[in-house]
Amino acid sequence: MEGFTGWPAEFADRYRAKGYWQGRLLGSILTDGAAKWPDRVALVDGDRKWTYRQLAAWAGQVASGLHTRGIGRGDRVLVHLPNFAEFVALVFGLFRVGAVPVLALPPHRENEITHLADLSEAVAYVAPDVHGGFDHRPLARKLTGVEHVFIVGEPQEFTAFQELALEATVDTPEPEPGDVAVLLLSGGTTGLPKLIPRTHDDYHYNLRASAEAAGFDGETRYLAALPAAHNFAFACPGVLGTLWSGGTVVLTATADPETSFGLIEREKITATALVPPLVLVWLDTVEESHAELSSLRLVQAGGARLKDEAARRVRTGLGCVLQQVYGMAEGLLNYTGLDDPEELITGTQGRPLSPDDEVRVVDRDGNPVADGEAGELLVRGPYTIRGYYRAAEHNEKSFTEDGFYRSGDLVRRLPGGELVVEGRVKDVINRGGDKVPVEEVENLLLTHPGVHDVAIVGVPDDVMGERTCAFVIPKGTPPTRRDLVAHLTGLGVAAFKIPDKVRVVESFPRTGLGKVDRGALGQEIRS
Ligand code: J2J
Repeated sequence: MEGFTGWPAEFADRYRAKGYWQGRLLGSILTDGAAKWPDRVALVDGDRKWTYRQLAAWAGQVASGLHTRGIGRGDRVLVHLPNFAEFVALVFGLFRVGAVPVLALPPHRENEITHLADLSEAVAYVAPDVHGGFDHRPLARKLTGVEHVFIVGEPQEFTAFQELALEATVDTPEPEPGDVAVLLLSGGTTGLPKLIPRTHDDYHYNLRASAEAAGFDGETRYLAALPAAHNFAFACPGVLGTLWSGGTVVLTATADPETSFGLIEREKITATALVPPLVLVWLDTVEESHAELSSLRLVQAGGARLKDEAARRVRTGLGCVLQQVYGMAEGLLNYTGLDDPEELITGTQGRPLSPDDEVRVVDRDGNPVADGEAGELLVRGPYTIRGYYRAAEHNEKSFTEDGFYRSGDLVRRLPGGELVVEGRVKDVINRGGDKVPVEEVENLLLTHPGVHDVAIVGVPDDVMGERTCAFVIPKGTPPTRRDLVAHLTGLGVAAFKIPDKVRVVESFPRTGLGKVDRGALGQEIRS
């Protein structure tokens, strides 16, 4: 695929020789599952259930529908679905024909979706009719470059998703294992979201090794409480890792404790993945709740730093093992071991998943720091990308000449190889796992007539880890937060990117180099 940077041949050969890349296609997870365990339940969504045989058949029908409409190998399809069964059938249908899902997140709105459609030159857009109070059809009308729109629910002038699944399946050609299988969204970059190309080979390894690290097997009943479109709940081990293991995936589009506890009890859930703010609300709610959570064996926590204190409460509070996951859609995953000593589980963010993950911790000049000192994490390995999709200029900054991804995370490495995340060097605010790209939101705020200049900084918060504060130098009458919220909402910005606070100031403190001193602004809001 044009715009995709692959691994140099010597690395690809090594990853194959070591058995990381096995030449398997993601679509085979379901076709093999249907052969091995036809009558086991693969997927549950509310009152609807599918066995492996049924789910594989549904994905085959979707693949046939895509093929018949001329959607095939290498074509990008913008997927904007919450945790519905249709999401699973669709991505597997796309995998089968070699079309590439671009995985937007449910909270994304016009600002993000139009950007993703343009950047990927998507041929199709798939969304629900109305979800979370938001009607996706008017948004679909604005995607003028997209040829097909499929709607789960009432399609209006578009095509119903159901119609995509042909009754009679047709033969569809298969992609190659080295092909890009999926485009994930980056939470780690400045400016507009970047697309992360993951191949069948590398992503299959990612989910297989993750399933092993999380101890998934045929008995696993995984609750997808985070959006399945996010790398964590998709493949770490998530939905794909559960299906590869022969377990059962239970979907929920809302992760609040009442809904989730009810599902854990009813569906005998054994494992789930959460972001830290959800770990906290689950812990705080579980005491008064009468839900029976004894089936739960594992809670994975990741996406943002979980405080040690909260980590210590999981074993007794939720009655299960905690696994910290420090991951990134660009690739590298770190997991604490299920049998690790308590101090590693509660005090670190885990160790790299693969023996061939090459992790360097470096200072500002790119020189390695001593173990135990904080530095930026750089990484290269069998499931870490060598470049963002169609982002040549950006790639020069985000990757070293020898192919290491610059994560922008500040970490400390312990003698045993465990990593502790200490902060970041990149301009992204991690709002409880939702990544707020500072520069993008600042640029959007600058389009408001009352904003002369703006700087967004992270403010520490007990529940979210961080919230956002926009410092605004006004032009004329100072805008209120309400004005700015209305402005951003009008531009179709995802709600999690809207500043939690707005402060009007006359000027910004500057560093010696004349840059806005974000550290000093942060201090100001704390004082
Ligand atoms: C501190 N910061 C963390 C953690 C991610 C599993 C888990 C998370 C993601 C993810 C993922 C962190 N402690 N435990 O893809 O498969 C921050 C880091 C990182 C960035 C990546 C997965 N876990 N982070 O969050 O691509 O700053 O992936 O670089 O969305 O989240 O964000 P994203």
